[in-house]
Amino acid sequence: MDESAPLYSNPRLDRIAGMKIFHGLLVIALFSLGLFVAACSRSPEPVAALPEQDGVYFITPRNGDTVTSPVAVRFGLKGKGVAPAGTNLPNTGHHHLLIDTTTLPPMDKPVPSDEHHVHFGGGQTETSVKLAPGSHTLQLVLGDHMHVPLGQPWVSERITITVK
Ligand SMILES: [Cu+2]
Repeated sequence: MDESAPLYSNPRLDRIAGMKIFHGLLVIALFSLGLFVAACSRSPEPVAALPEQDGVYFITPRNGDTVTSPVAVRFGLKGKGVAPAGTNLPNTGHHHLLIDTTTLPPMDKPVPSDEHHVHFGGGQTETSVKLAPGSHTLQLVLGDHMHVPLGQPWVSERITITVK
């Protein structure tokens, strides 16, 4: 078929074009259905609803959870993007996980780096933490490219979990 010919002057070609569009839509519909079925049959992990407010939060574990070690910790962030440390992009930061701290680090200095303050400077959004049995607290602090906390609302609540 000559694609440069005036297609829409010919009712027969109009019909063919219409069927092509119909077939295209059918393929998209079937493909979407396939994706939907695939998604449903995979028994996905529970997906936390996105919070209404911008900020940083735990997807897992949740406050009050009883878990086993190593603990799968997944970081949630709404309203900013994650960028690796050292990458100065607007509206981004990287995660810091505070483990068993009772106070926040200074908000105007780089987050300390020790066993209680773990940096995810690679831009990670999840980790696995080995914790002894008992009660532990976790808190997230989003820092800028120089590891300086971004302040509220980029500090999560401090959650308490129990490790069996
Ligand atoms: Cu950092």
